Amino acid sequence: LTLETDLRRAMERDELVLYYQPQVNTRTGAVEGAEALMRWMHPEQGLIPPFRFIPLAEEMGLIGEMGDWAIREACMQVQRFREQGLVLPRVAVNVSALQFTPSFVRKVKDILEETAVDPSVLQLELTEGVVMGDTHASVNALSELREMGVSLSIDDFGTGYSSLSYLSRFPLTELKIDRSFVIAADKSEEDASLVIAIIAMARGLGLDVVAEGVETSEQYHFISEHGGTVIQGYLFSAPVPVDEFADLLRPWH
Ligand code: G
Ligand code: G
Ligand code: MN
Ligand code: NA
Repeated sequence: LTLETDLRRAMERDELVLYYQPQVNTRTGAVEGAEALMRWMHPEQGLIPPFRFIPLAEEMGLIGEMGDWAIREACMQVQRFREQGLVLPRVAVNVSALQFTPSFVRKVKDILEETAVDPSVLQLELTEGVVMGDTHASVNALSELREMGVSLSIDDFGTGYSSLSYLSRFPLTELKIDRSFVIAADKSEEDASLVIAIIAMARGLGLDVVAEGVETSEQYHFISEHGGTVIQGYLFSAPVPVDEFADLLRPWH
């Protein structure tokens, strides 16, 4: 209960922070983008990971405000990097289903205007659950975001249970292959085939593909040999505080 009370005050007390995990191009080795991941710097408990407070924020009706904060903060950080002479070509922010309301598109537009960030820099990571609720409304909202120039990624791809038909109906730009497939691909021919097929399908649909959770050079080579061009995982870096992330970005400038 005290964690709930504390969470209510976390935003006004400036206790939320974003960590950044690089997304690396397998052809060039360059950091092409980053996923921004929320952390809570609790004054007594220290760093609290998202699995401990995102579900709570959803239950408490705070996720809308917190999620908007994350999008704004990520956009502001892109501009701060620019002031340091660092270009982050893309930043991905996770969107909760409860955040994806009728006013969401307007909020994203406002944030992009306020921060003067090129909309093509912003990528929203949606899970199947986010877009499958009211598919008609989702198609409209996603289309508006796409028309603004925002990129749209499906997170944890392959772990949902919806039909694949949404891939062609929704104006998506990227699939993120879930970490569980990347891990399994090491262990069996069948799982390797799944990963190969997902990459081929994404390419056929004109979608970018990011492999998540790449931890070993074997996984890296497997993905890149089968046409995967972007990877995200501990092999390169865990999600890190912004200053550490700047050090990863700097060699490319
Ligand atoms: O960084 P970590 O791997 O612990 O993140 C775990 C999960 O927490 C992520 O997969 C993501 O779904 C969720 N998460 C992290 N940051 C955010 C955020 O800013 N908004 C939402 N909605 N979820 C987030
Ligand atoms: O939004 P999503 O659930 O995809 O967030 C990615 C999560 O996966 C983050 O919590 C991040 O810390 C975690 N993650 C990223 N790379 C790796 C990895 O290589 N191994 C493991 N175990 N987790 C990872
Ligand atoms: Mn994600
Ligand atoms: Na994921």
